[in-house]
Amino acid sequence: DDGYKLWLGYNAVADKKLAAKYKAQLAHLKFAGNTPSLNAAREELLTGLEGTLALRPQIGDKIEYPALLVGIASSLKLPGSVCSESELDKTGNEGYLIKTVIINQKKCIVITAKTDIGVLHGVFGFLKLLQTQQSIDALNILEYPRIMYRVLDHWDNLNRTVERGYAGASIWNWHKLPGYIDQRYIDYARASASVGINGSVVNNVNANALMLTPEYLEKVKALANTFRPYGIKVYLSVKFSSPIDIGGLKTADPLNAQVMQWWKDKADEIYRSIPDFGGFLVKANSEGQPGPQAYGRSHADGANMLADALLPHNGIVMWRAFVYDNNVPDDRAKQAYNEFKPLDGQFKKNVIIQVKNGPIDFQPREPFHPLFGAMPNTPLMMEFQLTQEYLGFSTNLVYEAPLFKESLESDTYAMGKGSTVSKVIQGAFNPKLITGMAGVANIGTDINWCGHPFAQANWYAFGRLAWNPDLSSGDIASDWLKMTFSNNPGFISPMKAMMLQSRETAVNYMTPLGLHHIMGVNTHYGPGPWVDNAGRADWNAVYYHKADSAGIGFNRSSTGSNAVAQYQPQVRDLFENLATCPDEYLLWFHHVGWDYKMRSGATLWDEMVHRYYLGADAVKQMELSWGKMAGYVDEERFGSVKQLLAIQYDEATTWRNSCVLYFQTFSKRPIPAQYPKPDKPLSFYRDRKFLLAPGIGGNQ
Ligand code: BDP
Repeated sequence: DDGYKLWLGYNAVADKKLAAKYKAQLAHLKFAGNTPSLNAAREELLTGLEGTLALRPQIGDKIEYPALLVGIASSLKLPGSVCSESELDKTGNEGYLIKTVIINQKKCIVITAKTDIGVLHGVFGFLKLLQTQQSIDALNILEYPRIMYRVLDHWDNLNRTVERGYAGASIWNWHKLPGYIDQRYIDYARASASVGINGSVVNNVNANALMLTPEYLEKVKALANTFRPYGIKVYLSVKFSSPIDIGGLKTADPLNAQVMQWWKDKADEIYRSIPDFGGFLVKANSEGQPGPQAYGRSHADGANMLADALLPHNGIVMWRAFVYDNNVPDDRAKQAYNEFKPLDGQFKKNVIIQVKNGPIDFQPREPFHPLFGAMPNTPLMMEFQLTQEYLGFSTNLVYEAPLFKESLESDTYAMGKGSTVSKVIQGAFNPKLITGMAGVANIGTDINWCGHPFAQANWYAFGRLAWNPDLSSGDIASDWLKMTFSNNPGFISPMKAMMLQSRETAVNYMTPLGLHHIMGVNTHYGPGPWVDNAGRADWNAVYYHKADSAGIGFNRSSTGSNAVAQYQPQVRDLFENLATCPDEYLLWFHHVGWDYKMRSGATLWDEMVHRYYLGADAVKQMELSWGKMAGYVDEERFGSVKQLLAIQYDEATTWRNSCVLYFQTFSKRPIPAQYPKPDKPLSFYRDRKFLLAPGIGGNQ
């Protein structure tokens, strides 16, 4: 098994008794309707039944019972008692009902919804029950998404390089589009729809203006047509200077009448060929990208001008809050809040501000971004990173759901205790706002899509959490494991434990105790705590760890940069006081002495060394656990994960040795005797160069 089928391999249900029960219940199928979405749903259902049960149900309108009935409620002509209007209303435009009902004295299962897309989601939901071997005896499932816009952001360039991509080239073959529709586009849409994703931003946030030329829009249209049956809309990242770059104008000033007109015309042009186009994603005045500030205008001026162009077509603007500026001589962690918070309430209703989960940049661990909860009158969407830019690329097994959950469950206290980030982004405090969650995709042309067989779980988990942020990491992991590999408890239990621990393990061998941004310069590959000569100060590792002979850590308390003041008082106090600041964030918020007494009783130095060794040792344990799984998985994926874990162990020890040896030059304290000493000197690690690590695409 090369992993291409993702979690949709529809493996045979191994439990024979259960399979027989399923078959008896599903022998007859009534499937109403034949729109493109319903046809996709029917095909998926038949593929799923064939794979899981070797079952080809009798299909017909005159059906015998028991049966499976699938279709939108109005066309199934169900008796009123089967599902009420109010139940159906709750499913909205994308949700569904799966119910066991009695028709003609026979037990039947109904999958129904208000819309075709709802039915498609229902079919995926039903197949999941079979894939994970649930009872289908007495079903009463009502599902609907908690978040409106659930989008994958592809950082894909037109030349098919992928910025921070570690799974091959871009899956979009712009050269062959629009004439050639690769089967991958369809399978991408199937997999994404199966977890409820409903949007795809197909190009890099570091955008190329060519994307908006007629030639490329033709290609985008072909993708949109391919995704449409699966309920997935296409969005584009746009370059703010496009009116100059491809429009022949002298300015991109958002208050200039010609500029406004240019964007209106462009939007009209797009919607003429893609009537359900989703909208624009914009990175402006960030890392050298053009933006409204060049004209003395604000982010709101820029976003609103684009929003006006899209509003007549129901499109939205996702405007990113990832801004920081070398010329602002303050703590980089504070800048997004400082620039955006004053603009609360000034954005048009179809603008949503896309905020990374933490205030720096997708680090292995960051506290939640202080903007969450701080802009009550502005829609804020979460941006997570699925591609493992800072989590060991695609050689490291890191299941990210616990990271996502950690930020979703953080309490902002914005509206009193219990105002979690999750509630904020679900619009719980202001139901008028649109809501969204974005995931920077980890998908490429590798046969298994994500480079690492387990990295598929991050795509999967993102979709599940965008649909329902309150699901647990563990439940999502076990669903994914069962659907992807095996339902055998001898496999599920150790592998679920391994996945759940994997992110903490990576934090331990990379950036324990609140350390951050100490990776290799530019490539972001491997450790680089010594980096002190990057292009700008805030790209240097030393800017973030501030190690010296006295201690280590970034003082963001009130005696330092005072970034803590951007949080609500309860959160601010928690982080401000050493007595309450969680160990996980200690060096994020404080500069503390090497002999500082940790909660464990150890000194900071000993605790830090301990964490680095703990992390690397845990990878050894992962190798041992996986080694016992040969009987449960196919040889190909078994061998692939085995090799990757060996590489991960090597990388984890490299991280450990580099950081311990480097920080030791400041602490001047010994590595506690119980740990084996690194076998190479610091210079060995420092001198290694990875100029050609993947993921640096060049903005083409
Ligand atoms: C950083 C990446 C950079 C992206 C940037 C962004 O290193 O390649 O362009 O984020 O999010 O993490 O815009």
